[in-house]
Amino acid sequence: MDHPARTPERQAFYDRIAPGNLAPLWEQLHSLVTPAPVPRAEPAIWHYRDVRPFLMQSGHLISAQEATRRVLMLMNPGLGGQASITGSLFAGLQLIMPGEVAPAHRHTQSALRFVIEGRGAYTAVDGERTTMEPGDFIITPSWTWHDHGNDTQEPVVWLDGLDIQIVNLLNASFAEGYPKDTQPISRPEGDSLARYGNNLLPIDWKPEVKTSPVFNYPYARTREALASLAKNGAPDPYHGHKLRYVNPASGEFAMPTIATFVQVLPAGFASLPYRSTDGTVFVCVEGSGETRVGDTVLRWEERDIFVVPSWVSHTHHAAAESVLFSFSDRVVQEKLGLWREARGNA
Ligand code: 1HN
Repeated sequence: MDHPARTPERQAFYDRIAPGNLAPLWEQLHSLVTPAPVPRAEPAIWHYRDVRPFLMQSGHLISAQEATRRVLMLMNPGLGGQASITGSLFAGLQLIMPGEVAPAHRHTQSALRFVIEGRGAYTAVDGERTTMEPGDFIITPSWTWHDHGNDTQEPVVWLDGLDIQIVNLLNASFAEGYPKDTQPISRPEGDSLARYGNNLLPIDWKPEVKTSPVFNYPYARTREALASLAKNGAPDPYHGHKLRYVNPASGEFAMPTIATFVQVLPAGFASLPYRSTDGTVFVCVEGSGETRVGDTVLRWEERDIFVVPSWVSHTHHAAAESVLFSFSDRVVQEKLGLWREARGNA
């Protein structure tokens, strides 16, 4: 839709009102209120085999200590240098070298970690450590102290997903460093999973925050669930066998600002066209295949990361049996009554 003609008389008027911090809506109405989402984020893929050498170079360039967090940000090419992978979410690959510590701090942004390479590094959250294994989905809730360390002999890499743009949109960012590199540990490893992660909850416990009390969803358990699903029935034509990670205290998504999912696509499976308003970041955990996003074909293999922007119709095709982890702002959109999806070519 065109906006009304910009006559010399009208332009002169716009020029007169601009110094008063005024502007005519009718010049912008149809770009402010679009008939359907017009995401600036583009379909894009980061092949781990291409990114890994740069990550390892960064490992020699700066220490985790000096960097605070040694992260290569995944910059969506459509977002003009903004530190985002979708309009609302941050993603980056974090490297921690043998013997390093990423010092303790906290911030109001929530973070997820999805372990990509290496095993045995730890992250400590709110007084409890968890050991990171490939495919583990780990949560750092808003305003919790967190530090990471690697006592192994190998580099460890994970994907960070944060709600940075959401928090900044609302001007609600707070952050502070902890006085020491590592926080004190007050509970043994596995305590949260034992208390909250077995379809049981402590008898007198009431949730005080909106984030799941389980902060590591181990891949071993997730994979077992997916294997049973794949064995027990036919895949959904749009999603394959897809699950969402939940907060066991509420049944809602595990995090209040980032929705997380995992799906298995059988070998040879081709999904039907699907779109939704939550721009989504995918990680290929196992397998290989391709995702057609509008006119773009993204070919993925293990450890690759790719993004499907809001409302772009896409299909997955799995060459081998494949597992995809994904995250998006769907949980926020659902809370606000904004989330939509469409199946088929609707
Ligand atoms: C952060 O604190 C971490 O704690 C990772 O590991 C990535 C990206 C932007 C801002 C803060 C971490 C981050 C981050």
